[in-house]
Amino acid sequence: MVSVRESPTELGLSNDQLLDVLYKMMLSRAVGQRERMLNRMGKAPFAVTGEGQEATQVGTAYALVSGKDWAFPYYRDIGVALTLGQTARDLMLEFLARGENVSSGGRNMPSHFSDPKLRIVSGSAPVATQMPHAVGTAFASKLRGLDEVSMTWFGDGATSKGDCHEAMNFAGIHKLPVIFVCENNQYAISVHWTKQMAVENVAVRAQGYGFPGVTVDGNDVLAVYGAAREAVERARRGDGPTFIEAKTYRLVPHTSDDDDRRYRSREEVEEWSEKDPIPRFQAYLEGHGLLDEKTRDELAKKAAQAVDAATEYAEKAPLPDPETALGHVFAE
Ligand SMILES: Cc1ncc(C[n+]2csc(CCOP(=O)(O)OP(=O)(O)O)c2C)c(N)n1
Repeated sequence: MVSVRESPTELGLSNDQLLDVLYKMMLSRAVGQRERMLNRMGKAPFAVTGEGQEATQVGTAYALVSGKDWAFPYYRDIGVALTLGQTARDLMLEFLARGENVSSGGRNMPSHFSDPKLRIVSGSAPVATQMPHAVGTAFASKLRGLDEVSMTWFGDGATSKGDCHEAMNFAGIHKLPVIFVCENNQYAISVHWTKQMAVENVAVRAQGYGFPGVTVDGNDVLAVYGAAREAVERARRGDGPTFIEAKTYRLVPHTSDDDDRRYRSREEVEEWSEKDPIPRFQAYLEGHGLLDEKTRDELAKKAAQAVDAATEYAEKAPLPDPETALGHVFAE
Protein backbone atom coordinates (compact mmCIF):
# COMPACT_ATOMS: atom_id res chain seq x y z
CA MET A 1 0.00 0.00 0.00
CA VAL A 2 1.32 3.44 -0.92
CA SER A 3 1.71 5.51 2.23
CA VAL A 4 2.09 9.10 3.31
CA ARG A 5 4.97 11.10 1.80
CA GLU A 6 8.07 12.16 3.65
CA SER A 7 7.75 15.68 2.35
CA PRO A 8 4.40 17.35 1.67
CA THR A 9 5.70 19.07 -1.47
CA GLU A 10 7.29 15.92 -2.90
CA LEU A 11 4.36 15.54 -5.28
CA GLY A 12 4.73 19.00 -6.73
CA LEU A 13 1.87 20.66 -4.86
CA SER A 14 2.66 24.15 -3.57
CA ASN A 15 1.93 25.20 0.01
CA ASP A 16 -1.16 27.06 -1.20
CA GLN A 17 -2.37 23.99 -3.06
CA LEU A 18 -1.87 21.83 0.03
CA LEU A 19 -4.03 24.22 2.04
CA ASP A 20 -6.55 24.22 -0.80
CA VAL A 21 -6.70 20.43 -0.63
CA LEU A 22 -7.40 20.69 3.11
CA TYR A 23 -10.05 23.34 2.52
CA LYS A 24 -11.80 21.24 -0.13
CA MET A 25 -11.92 18.35 2.33
CA MET A 26 -13.33 20.58 5.07
CA LEU A 27 -15.90 22.07 2.71
CA SER A 28 -16.96 18.60 1.55
CA ARG A 29 -17.44 17.56 5.15
CA ALA A 30 -19.43 20.70 5.95
CA VAL A 31 -21.71 20.26 2.92
CA GLY A 32 -22.39 16.62 3.81
CA GLN A 33 -23.16 17.43 7.42
CA ARG A 34 -25.50 20.24 6.41
CA GLU A 35 -27.35 18.01 3.97
CA ARG A 36 -27.95 15.44 6.67
CA MET A 37 -29.13 18.14 9.03
CA LEU A 38 -31.56 19.57 6.46
CA ASN A 39 -32.93 16.09 5.96
CA ARG A 40 -33.52 15.69 9.71
CA MET A 41 -35.25 19.08 9.73
CA GLY A 42 -37.71 17.79 7.14
CA LYS A 43 -36.43 20.12 4.43
CA ALA A 44 -35.13 17.41 2.12
CA PRO A 45 -36.53 13.91 1.67
CA PHE A 46 -33.22 12.12 1.21
CA ALA A 47 -29.52 12.63 1.84
CA VAL A 48 -26.54 10.57 0.74
CA THR A 49 -23.14 11.95 1.71
CA GLY A 50 -19.52 10.89 2.03
CA GLU A 51 -18.14 11.92 5.41
CA GLY A 52 -14.93 9.95 5.91
CA GLN A 53 -14.18 9.61 2.19
CA GLU A 54 -12.98 13.16 1.56
CA ALA A 55 -9.30 12.26 1.12
CA THR A 56 -10.15 9.75 -1.59
CA GLN A 57 -12.49 12.09 -3.41
CA VAL A 58 -10.44 15.28 -3.22
CA GLY A 59 -7.10 13.52 -3.71
CA THR A 60 -8.18 11.81 -6.95
CA ALA A 61 -10.07 14.74 -8.47
CA TYR A 62 -7.14 17.04 -7.74
CA ALA A 63 -5.12 15.17 -10.38
CA LEU A 64 -7.53 16.14 -13.18
CA VAL A 65 -7.70 19.30 -15.25
CA SER A 66 -11.18 20.57 -14.61
CA GLY A 67 -13.17 21.44 -17.73
CA LYS A 68 -10.80 19.43 -19.93
CA ASP A 69 -10.89 15.94 -18.42
CA TRP A 70 -14.13 14.03 -17.95
CA ALA A 71 -15.53 13.05 -14.55
CA PHE A 72 -18.07 10.30 -13.89
CA PRO A 73 -18.70 10.41 -10.15
CA TYR A 74 -21.18 8.46 -8.04
CA TYR A 75 -23.67 9.70 -5.46
CA ARG A 76 -21.23 10.00 -2.55
CA ASP A 77 -18.79 12.30 -4.39
CA ILE A 78 -19.39 15.73 -2.89
CA GLY A 79 -15.59 16.10 -2.65
CA VAL A 80 -15.15 15.31 -6.35
CA ALA A 81 -17.74 17.87 -7.41
CA LEU A 82 -16.23 20.59 -5.20
CA THR A 83 -12.67 19.84 -6.28
CA LEU A 84 -13.61 20.09 -9.94
CA GLY A 85 -15.11 23.52 -9.39
CA GLN A 86 -18.70 23.17 -8.23
CA THR A 87 -19.54 25.45 -5.32
CA ALA A 88 -21.39 24.83 -2.09
CA ARG A 89 -24.22 26.83 -3.64
CA ASP A 90 -24.33 24.55 -6.71
CA LEU A 91 -24.56 21.55 -4.41
CA MET A 92 -27.24 23.00 -2.15
CA LEU A 93 -29.36 24.02 -5.16
CA GLU A 94 -29.01 20.48 -6.40
CA PHE A 95 -29.69 18.93 -3.01
CA LEU A 96 -32.85 20.98 -2.47
CA ALA A 97 -33.98 20.39 -6.09
CA ARG A 98 -34.21 24.06 -6.98
CA GLY A 99 -35.05 25.10 -10.55
CA GLU A 100 -31.78 26.86 -11.25
CA ASN A 101 -29.57 23.93 -10.28
CA VAL A 102 -27.20 23.10 -13.07
CA SER A 103 -27.35 19.31 -12.66
CA SER A 104 -30.94 18.74 -13.72
CA GLY A 105 -33.04 21.79 -12.95
CA GLY A 106 -34.47 20.03 -9.91
CA ARG A 107 -35.46 16.83 -11.68
CA ASN A 108 -32.89 14.28 -10.61
CA MET A 109 -32.34 12.58 -7.27
CA PRO A 110 -29.98 14.51 -4.99
CA SER A 111 -26.28 13.75 -5.39
CA HIS A 112 -26.50 12.93 -9.07
CA PHE A 113 -23.83 15.51 -9.76
CA SER A 114 -23.42 16.99 -13.20
CA ASP A 115 -22.07 20.19 -14.66
CA PRO A 116 -21.57 20.45 -18.42
CA LYS A 117 -18.99 23.26 -18.26
CA LEU A 118 -16.88 21.25 -15.79
CA ARG A 119 -17.36 18.03 -17.76
CA ILE A 120 -18.95 16.32 -14.77
CA VAL A 121 -21.29 13.83 -16.38
CA SER A 122 -24.60 12.94 -14.79
CA GLY A 123 -24.83 9.37 -13.58
CA SER A 124 -27.83 7.10 -13.45
CA ALA A 125 -29.11 5.69 -10.17
CA PRO A 126 -28.26 2.02 -10.97
CA VAL A 127 -24.90 1.28 -9.37
CA ALA A 128 -21.83 1.09 -11.68
CA THR A 129 -23.52 2.38 -14.84
CA GLN A 130 -21.15 5.37 -14.87
CA MET A 131 -18.21 3.04 -15.50
CA PRO A 132 -19.06 2.08 -19.11
CA HIS A 133 -20.00 5.73 -19.69
CA ALA A 134 -16.49 6.77 -18.66
CA VAL A 135 -14.95 4.10 -20.87
CA GLY A 136 -17.06 5.13 -23.87
CA THR A 137 -15.99 8.73 -23.41
CA ALA A 138 -12.34 7.71 -23.10
CA PHE A 139 -12.73 5.71 -26.33
CA ALA A 140 -14.12 8.80 -28.07
CA SER A 141 -11.24 10.93 -26.76
CA LYS A 142 -8.75 8.39 -28.07
CA LEU A 143 -10.40 8.05 -31.48
CA ARG A 144 -10.39 11.83 -31.83
CA GLY A 145 -6.78 12.08 -30.72
CA LEU A 146 -7.63 14.43 -27.87
CA ASP A 147 -5.48 14.91 -24.79
CA GLU A 148 -8.31 14.13 -22.35
CA VAL A 149 -8.65 11.51 -19.66
CA SER A 150 -11.78 10.16 -18.01
CA MET A 151 -12.03 9.28 -14.36
CA THR A 152 -14.84 7.34 -12.74
CA TRP A 153 -15.59 6.76 -9.05
CA PHE A 154 -17.60 3.94 -7.48
CA GLY A 155 -17.90 1.87 -4.33
CA ASP A 156 -16.69 -1.63 -3.50
CA GLY A 157 -20.20 -2.96 -4.08
CA ALA A 158 -20.15 -1.62 -7.62
CA THR A 159 -17.23 -3.90 -8.46
CA SER A 160 -19.64 -6.86 -8.37
CA LYS A 161 -21.70 -5.46 -11.22
CA GLY A 162 -21.26 -6.69 -14.78
CA ASP A 163 -20.84 -3.05 -15.86
CA CYS A 164 -17.57 -2.90 -13.91
CA HIS A 165 -16.08 -5.96 -15.61
CA GLU A 166 -17.31 -4.99 -19.06
CA ALA A 167 -15.92 -1.49 -18.63
CA MET A 168 -12.53 -2.73 -17.42
CA ASN A 169 -12.26 -5.34 -20.16
CA PHE A 170 -13.03 -2.88 -22.96
CA ALA A 171 -10.72 -0.26 -21.43
CA GLY A 172 -7.88 -2.78 -21.21
CA ILE A 173 -8.29 -4.07 -24.78
CA HIS A 174 -8.28 -0.58 -26.27
CA LYS A 175 -5.73 0.90 -23.82
CA LEU A 176 -8.07 3.76 -23.04
CA PRO A 177 -7.22 6.91 -21.09
CA VAL A 178 -9.48 6.07 -18.15
CA ILE A 179 -8.91 5.82 -14.41
CA PHE A 180 -11.14 3.66 -12.26
CA VAL A 181 -11.34 4.82 -8.64
CA CYS A 182 -12.86 2.35 -6.20
CA GLU A 183 -13.76 4.09 -2.96
CA ASN A 184 -13.60 0.94 -0.91
CA ASN A 185 -15.50 2.05 2.19
CA GLN A 186 -15.95 -1.60 3.13
CA TYR A 187 -19.72 -1.78 2.89
CA ALA A 188 -22.36 -1.77 0.19
CA ILE A 189 -25.17 -0.59 2.44
CA SER A 190 -25.12 -3.46 4.97
CA VAL A 191 -23.03 -5.90 2.91
CA HIS A 192 -19.44 -6.13 4.15
CA TRP A 193 -16.68 -6.33 1.52
CA THR A 194 -15.88 -9.92 2.51
CA LYS A 195 -19.28 -10.89 1.09
CA GLN A 196 -18.59 -8.88 -2.03
CA MET A 197 -15.21 -10.23 -3.17
CA ALA A 198 -13.02 -13.26 -2.53
CA VAL A 199 -9.80 -11.24 -2.77
CA GLU A 200 -8.12 -9.05 -0.16
CA ASN A 201 -7.57 -6.14 -2.55
CA VAL A 202 -10.03 -5.62 -5.37
CA ALA A 203 -7.30 -3.75 -7.30
CA VAL A 204 -5.77 -7.13 -8.23
CA ARG A 205 -8.60 -7.63 -10.68
CA ALA A 206 -7.08 -5.02 -12.99
CA GLN A 207 -4.32 -7.48 -13.83
CA GLY A 208 -6.91 -9.78 -15.36
CA TYR A 209 -7.84 -7.01 -17.76
CA GLY A 210 -4.28 -6.15 -18.66
CA PHE A 211 -3.56 -2.96 -16.76
CA PRO A 212 -2.19 -1.98 -13.34
CA GLY A 213 -4.22 -1.90 -10.16
CA VAL A 214 -2.94 -0.13 -7.07
CA THR A 215 -4.22 -0.14 -3.52
CA VAL A 216 -3.75 3.01 -1.47
CA ASP A 217 -4.66 4.22 1.98
CA GLY A 218 -7.78 6.18 1.07
CA ASN A 219 -7.63 8.26 4.23
CA ASP A 220 -4.21 9.63 3.30
CA VAL A 221 -4.92 12.39 0.81
CA LEU A 222 -1.36 12.66 -0.49
CA ALA A 223 -1.07 8.93 -1.06
CA VAL A 224 -4.31 9.10 -3.02
CA TYR A 225 -3.21 12.16 -4.99
CA GLY A 226 0.15 10.52 -5.79
CA ALA A 227 -1.55 7.42 -7.19
CA ALA A 228 -4.07 9.48 -9.15
CA ARG A 229 -1.41 11.74 -10.61
CA GLU A 230 0.60 8.77 -11.79
CA ALA A 231 -2.51 7.18 -13.31
CA VAL A 232 -3.42 10.40 -15.12
CA GLU A 233 0.12 10.75 -16.49
CA ARG A 234 0.02 7.16 -17.68
CA ALA A 235 -3.33 7.72 -19.39
CA ARG A 236 -2.10 10.92 -21.08
CA ARG A 237 1.00 9.10 -22.36
CA GLY A 238 -1.27 6.63 -24.14
CA ASP A 239 -0.32 3.72 -21.86
CA GLY A 240 -3.93 2.99 -20.91
CA PRO A 241 -6.07 2.58 -17.82
CA THR A 242 -5.28 2.26 -14.11
CA PHE A 243 -7.46 0.94 -11.33
CA ILE A 244 -7.02 2.68 -7.98
CA GLU A 245 -8.49 1.07 -4.90
CA ALA A 246 -8.62 3.53 -2.01
CA LYS A 247 -9.30 1.82 1.32
CA THR A 248 -11.50 4.11 3.35
CA TYR A 249 -14.63 4.14 5.50
CA ARG A 250 -17.88 6.02 5.50
CA LEU A 251 -18.34 7.45 8.97
CA VAL A 252 -22.08 7.97 8.50
CA PRO A 253 -24.93 5.63 7.61
CA HIS A 254 -25.36 4.70 3.94
CA THR A 255 -28.09 7.30 3.46
CA SER A 256 -30.61 9.17 5.60
CA ASP A 257 -32.81 6.06 5.26
CA ASP A 258 -30.27 3.68 6.75
CA ASP A 259 -29.70 2.58 10.36
CA ASP A 260 -26.10 1.38 10.37
CA ARG A 261 -26.33 0.13 13.96
CA ARG A 262 -27.97 -2.97 12.51
CA TYR A 263 -24.89 -4.15 10.68
CA ARG A 264 -21.75 -2.57 12.20
CA SER A 265 -20.57 -2.03 15.76
CA ARG A 266 -20.13 1.40 17.34
CA GLU A 267 -16.61 0.31 18.26
CA GLU A 268 -15.76 -0.18 14.60
CA VAL A 269 -17.10 3.27 13.67
CA GLU A 270 -15.18 4.79 16.60
CA GLU A 271 -11.99 3.07 15.50
CA TRP A 272 -12.31 4.57 12.02
CA SER A 273 -13.19 8.00 13.41
CA GLU A 274 -9.71 8.01 14.83
CA LYS A 275 -8.37 7.63 11.29
CA ASP A 276 -10.53 10.51 10.04
CA PRO A 277 -8.70 11.90 6.99
CA ILE A 278 -9.27 15.57 7.87
CA PRO A 279 -7.63 15.78 11.32
CA ARG A 280 -5.00 13.43 9.98
CA PHE A 281 -4.04 15.74 7.12
CA GLN A 282 -4.18 18.73 9.46
CA ALA A 283 -1.77 17.06 11.85
CA TYR A 284 0.51 16.15 8.96
CA LEU A 285 0.61 19.74 7.67
CA GLU A 286 1.12 21.07 11.20
CA GLY A 287 3.97 18.62 11.68
CA HIS A 288 5.64 20.05 8.56
CA GLY A 289 5.13 23.66 9.64
CA LEU A 290 2.62 24.38 6.87
CA LEU A 291 -0.42 24.92 9.08
CA ASP A 292 -1.04 26.55 12.44
CA GLU A 293 -4.12 26.70 14.62
CA LYS A 294 -5.12 30.13 13.37
CA THR A 295 -5.06 29.16 9.67
CA ARG A 296 -6.86 25.90 10.43
CA ASP A 297 -9.64 27.75 12.27
CA GLU A 298 -9.90 30.31 9.47
CA LEU A 299 -10.30 27.57 6.87
CA ALA A 300 -12.94 25.80 8.96
CA LYS A 301 -14.81 29.07 9.43
CA LYS A 302 -14.63 29.85 5.72
CA ALA A 303 -16.14 26.41 4.94
CA ALA A 304 -18.91 26.88 7.51
CA GLN A 305 -19.74 30.34 6.13
CA ALA A 306 -19.80 29.06 2.55
CA VAL A 307 -22.29 26.37 3.56
CA ASP A 308 -24.45 28.83 5.52
CA ALA A 309 -24.61 31.23 2.59
CA ALA A 310 -25.30 28.39 0.14
CA THR A 311 -28.11 27.02 2.29
CA GLU A 312 -29.70 30.43 2.72
CA TYR A 313 -29.56 31.09 -1.02
CA ALA A 314 -30.88 27.66 -2.01
CA GLU A 315 -33.73 27.70 0.50
CA LYS A 316 -34.99 30.96 -0.98
CA ALA A 317 -34.47 29.89 -4.59
CA PRO A 318 -37.65 28.84 -6.43
CA LEU A 319 -38.57 25.25 -7.14
CA PRO A 320 -38.74 24.31 -10.83
CA ASP A 321 -41.64 25.81 -12.75
CA PRO A 322 -44.33 23.05 -13.01
CA GLU A 323 -44.74 24.02 -16.68
CA THR A 324 -41.28 22.58 -17.30
CA ALA A 325 -42.06 19.15 -15.79
CA LEU A 326 -41.93 17.36 -19.14
CA GLY A 327 -38.83 19.19 -20.36
CA HIS A 328 -36.15 16.85 -21.76
CA VAL A 329 -38.63 13.96 -21.61
CA PHE A 330 -40.17 14.20 -25.12
CA ALA A 331 -38.61 15.58 -28.28
CA GLU A 332 -39.87 19.08 -28.92
C1 LIG B 1 -28.16 -1.98 -9.86
C2 LIG B 1 -28.49 -1.46 -8.50
N1 LIG B 1 -28.77 -2.31 -7.50
C3 LIG B 1 -29.06 -1.86 -6.27
C4 LIG B 1 -29.09 -0.50 -6.04
C5 LIG B 1 -29.40 0.01 -4.64
N2 LIG B 1 -28.17 0.53 -4.08
C6 LIG B 1 -27.93 1.85 -4.03
S1 LIG B 1 -26.45 2.18 -3.37
C7 LIG B 1 -26.11 0.56 -3.10
C8 LIG B 1 -24.83 0.13 -2.45
C9 LIG B 1 -23.63 0.40 -3.29
O1 LIG B 1 -22.50 0.13 -2.54
P1 LIG B 1 -21.07 0.56 -2.99
O2 LIG B 1 -20.94 0.40 -4.46
O3 LIG B 1 -20.09 -0.17 -2.15
O4 LIG B 1 -21.02 2.12 -2.68
P2 LIG B 1 -21.21 2.85 -1.27
O5 LIG B 1 -22.67 3.20 -1.19
O6 LIG B 1 -20.77 1.93 -0.21
O7 LIG B 1 -20.39 4.07 -1.33
C10 LIG B 1 -27.15 -0.24 -3.54
C11 LIG B 1 -27.19 -1.70 -3.43
C12 LIG B 1 -28.83 0.36 -7.11
N3 LIG B 1 -28.81 1.69 -6.98
N4 LIG B 1 -28.51 -0.13 -8.32
